[in-house]
Amino acid sequence: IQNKRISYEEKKEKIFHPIGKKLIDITLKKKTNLIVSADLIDTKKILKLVSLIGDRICGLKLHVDIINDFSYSFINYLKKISIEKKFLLLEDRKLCDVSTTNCLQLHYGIHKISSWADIVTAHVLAGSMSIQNLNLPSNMGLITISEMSSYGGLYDDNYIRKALNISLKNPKVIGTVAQRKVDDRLLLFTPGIHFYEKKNNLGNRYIHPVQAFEKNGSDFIIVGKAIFQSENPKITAEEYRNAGWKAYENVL
Ligand code: 6AU
Repeated sequence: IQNKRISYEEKKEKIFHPIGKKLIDITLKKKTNLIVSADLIDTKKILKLVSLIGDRICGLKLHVDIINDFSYSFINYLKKISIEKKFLLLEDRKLCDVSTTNCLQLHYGIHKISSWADIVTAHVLAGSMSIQNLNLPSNMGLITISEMSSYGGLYDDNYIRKALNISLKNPKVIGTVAQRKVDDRLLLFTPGIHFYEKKNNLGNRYIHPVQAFEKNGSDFIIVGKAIFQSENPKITAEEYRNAGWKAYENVL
């Protein structure tokens, strides 16, 4: 049957990186494949959101460089909650430079991403070497961006195929962002998720969780505004958690 997929348990056998395995364990334990993108500029708002949705997510995705009042006490506190509530911290840095610069951006500066993030995102535009020799801690994984959710992106099939190949060959890569099925040895992360919207006027495209799992064979949905801008993020997160979990079970 066309839509059949392998289970998270089977997928865990194919993923060798410990953080990939850990993410799957969390997903199975909490029955959630929902990653919330907390694209907020105040630490208080991020912590408030986390207090509402922490039990419902397997990952919290951040853009730390948009936070106005970033501090180590904030990040240490968030780290503590992530351990207590069992979810991973993803920094959506989208590294996109040569290896040396990527490495500096990962370890230094104000945010010192490698000191707290479980996962960081990276483009592979600069080639396979650009994500090698990053001196990632052993318990930190990479997610590559092979294809974006926006319309008018410059990704063609050829680029995407090559990006997926680079991802498969790098043992630090646990998975990728794409809008299509990918090899079972990669975890597939799907941003651009919304129950009702198809397209926003800022260039992002959206699909329903059902489509993410049925058509693209997604493993994790990434939801931003639909949850953090909703009137009741707790209830909305639960709705997306449910939808994502049912969509997964339906294609098993
Ligand atoms: O649900 P939204 O549109 O409010 O938020 C989507 C989040 C944002 C984007 O920076 C990010 O997902 N994103 C990514 C990621 C995760 O890297 C890739 C992509 O193709 N599209 C996309 O929106 O934080």
